[in-house]
Amino acid sequence: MQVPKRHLPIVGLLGLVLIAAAGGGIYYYGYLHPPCTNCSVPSHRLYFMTATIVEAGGFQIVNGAYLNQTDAPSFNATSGPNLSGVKHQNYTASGTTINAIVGDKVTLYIFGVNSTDPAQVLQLQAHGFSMTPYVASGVIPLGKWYSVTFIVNQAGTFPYFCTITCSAKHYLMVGNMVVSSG
Ligand SMILES: [Cu+2]
Repeated sequence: MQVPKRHLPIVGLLGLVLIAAAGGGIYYYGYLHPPCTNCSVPSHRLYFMTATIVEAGGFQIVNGAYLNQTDAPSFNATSGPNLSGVKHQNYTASGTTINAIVGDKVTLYIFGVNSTDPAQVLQLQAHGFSMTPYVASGVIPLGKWYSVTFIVNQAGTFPYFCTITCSAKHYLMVGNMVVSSG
């Protein structure tokens, strides 16, 4: 296999490169950070979520990412997490199930959506968040962000739910974290 010279600087730069010859062509693939799409080693996972009344969607996972640096992103309740300059790898996450493996550090960022749906309880200030045994009682203010970080240490399914009566279907404002042994 002949590697064209023009590829060599890229090979050296990225460090981890797969070169495969197929059909007479040459393909390479490189990445700056370890690939963790099917991580079997514990890592720091970030989940970005929204919370609104069930009639308008309930809890929803918007996206997920592996953090590829030690420090967590800066965060405040008004602007949420700041990922600019933060080494991370996005992955597609949706629905309501938070996935993790034993040993993972998990950070949730949840934005409280103030619904215009008349089903929302009048004067509602916030949704709640509880997930035994990791989160006792979190508060997700409407229009602001809530964040919590914990380390998962056992496999299983851990339900989470809203703790503040927010609509007639409040009791359905639930989801699960599913932790596998890795
Ligand atoms: Cu709620």
